Amino acid sequence: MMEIRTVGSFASALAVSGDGRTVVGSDTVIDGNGNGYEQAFRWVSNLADVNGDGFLNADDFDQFAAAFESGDPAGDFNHDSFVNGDDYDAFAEAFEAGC
Ligand SMILES: [Ca+2]
Ligand SMILES: [Ca+2]
Repeated sequence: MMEIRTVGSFASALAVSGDGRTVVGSDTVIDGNGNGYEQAFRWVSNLADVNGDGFLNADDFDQFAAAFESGDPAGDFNHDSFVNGDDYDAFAEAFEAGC
């Protein structure tokens, strides 16, 4: 059995997308015999993780809903400069896809 060891940071990241939601790089992998080797990774966060904590849960829904209901720019989920039903639909789709 193989496990990926958490190094606690993206110190081995080679590139990060402009929005910071996609990271590519390499990490040390430890196999069942304790042997380590480098393996490439690609990490993409779910856009519905609006608080960016790496988990998709009610906290994200509540934070988005509060921004959406108040018309706050953070509720502009599709980044078209308007806060409307399209944003709610896009958020709901991303949220459901990530659950
Ligand atoms: Ca979250
Ligand atoms: Ca929008």
